[in-house]
Amino acid sequence: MKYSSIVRITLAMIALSGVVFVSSDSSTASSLFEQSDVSVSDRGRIVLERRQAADSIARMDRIIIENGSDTAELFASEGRAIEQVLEEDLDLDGEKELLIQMDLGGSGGFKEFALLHNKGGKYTPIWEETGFCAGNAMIADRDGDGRPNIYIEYANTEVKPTREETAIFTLENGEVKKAE
Ligand SMILES: [Ca+2]
Ligand SMILES: [Ca+2]
Repeated sequence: MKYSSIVRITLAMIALSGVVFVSSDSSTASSLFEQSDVSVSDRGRIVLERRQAADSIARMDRIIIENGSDTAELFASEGRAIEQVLEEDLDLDGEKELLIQMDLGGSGGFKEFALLHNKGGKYTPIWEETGFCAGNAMIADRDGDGRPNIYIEYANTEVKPTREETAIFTLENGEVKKAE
């Protein structure tokens, strides 16, 4: 846990200095700029934007929503690389949440996950979870109770030998809870 927050702070600092450098030297154009659709609905187009300056190892990815000429930022990665965005109605209120999987960078292969709760088209970050080595998230209803769950497959490096494990989370009453 501590490791990842240090990485994050370091990345944010690198990102910050990268931006300062770019503004003082226009020749350092961004080396990465990619946009891909997460989804399109009557509320607008949700877009994942991947962005990295040529002189920086930090990613400044973000998720935006575009509606006509309006663009609003839903989430900024703050140095982390967004690997995937899953959209699903996790609490069955008719509005789809956004689950974001991010790579912290560095050699540890640690992944971080964030959940944006959707209420009437307003997205609020309600959960962030870290420390999953080689983590990969999916949403499914494997127990068949009708409510989708978050499954994070990861390598538990705290045991020897390292063991593949799955952490299961449920969103209920605005809170993400881990299944024991
Ligand atoms: Ca929902
Ligand atoms: Ca379920």
